[in-house]
Amino acid sequence: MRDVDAVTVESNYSQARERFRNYGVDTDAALKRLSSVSVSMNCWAGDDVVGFEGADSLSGGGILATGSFPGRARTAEELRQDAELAYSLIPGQHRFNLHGSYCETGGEAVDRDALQPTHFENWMAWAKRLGIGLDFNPTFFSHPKADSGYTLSSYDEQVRSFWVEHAKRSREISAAIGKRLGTACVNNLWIPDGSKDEPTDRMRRRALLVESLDEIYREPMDRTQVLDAVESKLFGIGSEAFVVGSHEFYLGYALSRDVLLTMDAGHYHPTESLAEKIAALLPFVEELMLHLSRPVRWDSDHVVVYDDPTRAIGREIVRADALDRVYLAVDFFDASINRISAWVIGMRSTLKAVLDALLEPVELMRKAEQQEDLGTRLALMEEFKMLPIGAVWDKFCLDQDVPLGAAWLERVKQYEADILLKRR
Ligand code: RNT
Ligand code: ZN
Repeated sequence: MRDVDAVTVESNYSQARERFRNYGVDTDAALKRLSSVSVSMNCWAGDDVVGFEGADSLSGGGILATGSFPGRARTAEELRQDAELAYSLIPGQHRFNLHGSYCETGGEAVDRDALQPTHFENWMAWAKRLGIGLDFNPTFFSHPKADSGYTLSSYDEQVRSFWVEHAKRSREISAAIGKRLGTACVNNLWIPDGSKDEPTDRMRRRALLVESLDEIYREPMDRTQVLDAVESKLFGIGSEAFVVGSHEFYLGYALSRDVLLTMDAGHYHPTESLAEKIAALLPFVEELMLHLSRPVRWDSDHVVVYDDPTRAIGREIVRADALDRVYLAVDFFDASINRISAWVIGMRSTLKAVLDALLEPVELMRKAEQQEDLGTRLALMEEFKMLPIGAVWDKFCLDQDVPLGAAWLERVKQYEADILLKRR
């Protein structure tokens, strides 16, 4: 697919720069700022959340990958190869977000409570070679000890301690990763615990979860190596009535224990806005972790697009001048489309939303707001929507040496024909 050429991009950009300048916005500064924004790309979009422990599909956890598009990565080598192609089509320098189930044990059966940094050695070497950072997530699903629907809040002491041990190992792995790569590894904990129907003892489950978490985080760790985060959720498939790790639960936990709160865009009531929560939390927390995603009906994990909720998240971060305090990660999986396309679309859309926010004529709008000239504020917001943001985006892609417009599709199609369709 042909798109715009470099000469046109430059001339469109110089016109766009003028237009934005009239609104008091410096597009060069916005591009510079955007180039330092790093988004953590989720490993699990590349293989439908299967992992490399010998499973052939994701099971349990209240999450689901649907579709049968051919070519999912079956090995870590394939996943790394696919991710490298995606990175070459995404402007900027980004991170990779691993899950415990993506360990490489060399054929040896190693249960989750016995995982070690060596099982992620290849990932670290790969990240080192690419010059990227890694993040990590313990895996509390697709495992017989998660079949009951409860892990860290299980009534069964043995089940709980198995998962506590897994989480502790994950922190150690994260610390090793952070140390090796010289950039802190966010260790994000999400558990599926919950029930389909109304429970009778919410309190007991929460007390057990607090107890497990306190044990997991008992050992203080070097924050330049590992950043602990806890991710809340409203409901899952099969946990519609009750989720132990709800928003209020983890908000309380994160604030009282000084760990990061992770907010996932797909984990709230449909009319509730994650964007709106950002400035409500920033007065109380130093940093935040976000999972960018796209909720559709009951699914929380559609591929991120450049839509209003995502743009609103970008705006709230930028308006709060908090790009350095908010860790951005994407969280989606879709087995019905080319998975490399999914990565590229989700990552590029996230970056577009940040750029959109950086280009907002916020000073003019704030001036109007302070003068209580709310009609002007609204007018500016509306006129801003039609400014040539796309021309600035193209310039970003050109500067970052990635394909312009939809031209990246050609590379993905070629790879699909050469590699993905042969994975059978
Ligand atoms: C699930 C959570 C979680 C997962 C990953 C696979 O609803 O969003 O972040 O998507 O751990
Ligand atoms: Zn998530």
